[in-house]
Amino acid sequence: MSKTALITGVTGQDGSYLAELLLEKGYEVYGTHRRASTPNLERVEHIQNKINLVQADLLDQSCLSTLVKSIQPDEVYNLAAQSFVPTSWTQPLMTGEFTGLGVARLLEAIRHHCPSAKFYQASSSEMFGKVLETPQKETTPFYPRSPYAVAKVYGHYITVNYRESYDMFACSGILFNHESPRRGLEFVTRKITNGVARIYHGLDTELRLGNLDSKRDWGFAGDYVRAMWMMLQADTPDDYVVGTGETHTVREFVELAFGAVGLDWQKHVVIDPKFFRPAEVDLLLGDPTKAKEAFGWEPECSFKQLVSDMVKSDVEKLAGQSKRHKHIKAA
Ligand code: NDP
Ligand code: GDR
Repeated sequence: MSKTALITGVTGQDGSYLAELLLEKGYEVYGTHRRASTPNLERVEHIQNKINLVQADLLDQSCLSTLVKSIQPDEVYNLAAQSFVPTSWTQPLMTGEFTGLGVARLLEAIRHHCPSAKFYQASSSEMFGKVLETPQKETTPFYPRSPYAVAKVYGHYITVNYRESYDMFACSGILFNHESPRRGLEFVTRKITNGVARIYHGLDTELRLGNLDSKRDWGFAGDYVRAMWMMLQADTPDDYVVGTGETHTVREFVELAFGAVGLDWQKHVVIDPKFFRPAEVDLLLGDPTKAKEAFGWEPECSFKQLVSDMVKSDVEKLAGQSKRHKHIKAA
């Protein structure tokens, strides 16, 4: 019999890749989305008739309980969250409600209505925050540097606590930054690759960015959703770091992305203090040894490949609006 999975936040970057992976593996997939006045199902449009889309909000306990009770999932992947770090300073309480307490609401729904379900919590390398140890691994202490990261620390420990208190199969994946052509436009990687494509097509001349010195361990989202699934197939529940073991500055990403279409980034990038953060996370570098040893997870996509794929995708997406040929003809 096929397994049933429930994914919260299926309309997000990771949700869409995870839904594809689980469909490939023969799962019956349920994915939650929030009601919006205009539909935002773009990332799951291509699989919309293969998954069961259900409306739910992590703020609503009764809705989560009813959902879990009726679906009786074998596996629950909690990917829904207010996930943009800067928004967490302007909306700290909302972020705490969604990203922190939302995890407890979902765990309560599972505990009461489907306690045998395996649970995955989307924890984050942002929890490490201020560098206390490099590379960061499962035993590295947390020092969150934003309301988002503080909420994620709550989500992480409530997951650990439900595992220990109620013997639930609850895992927390501490994932480092992962990107793709489906990444939201406000995150720095996609902002850069979309900006590069706009400049390449003559739609813009400059790209305004903040801190180019911060370092991130960037991987490909498709590789990371595979790790989520592998975690829930292990014999025992545990917490795992998932990262590439490489770190790069934002500046390196910028150089590679502009270079991919033959542009000189220094002619186009403008530093805008508006994009600096009240407290920055300077350096993230993950050590995924535990995940590799426990279930053989390794990233397949390199940093260079990731940048190149994202630029290519954005250049293709904007080709229809290009003013490039007009410029060339006029010149
Ligand atoms: P996205 O921002 O792309 O997706 C987040 C999803 O959560 C969206 O589907 C969004 O729905 C949904 N959501 C937000 N608030 C609520 C709510 N109150 N109730 C129900 N759904 C809600 O994030 P990613 O796919 O990149 O990340 C997935 C998860 O992994 C997040 O929890 C994120 O914090 C975490 N994470 C991400 C990393 C990364 O590098 N991508 C690294 C480490 C952790 P809507 O479309 O309606 O807004
Ligand atoms: P992050 O991702 O905060 O690491 O969180 P983001 O891409 O927003 O920032 C990465 C780094 O780039 C610097 N930066 C800028 N960032 C943005 N967004 N816009 C800019 O113009 C800009 N200029 C420089 C930032 O200061 C930062 O240092 C992501 C999210 O997916 C989280 O949900 C997840 O938990 C973590 O990754 C791991």
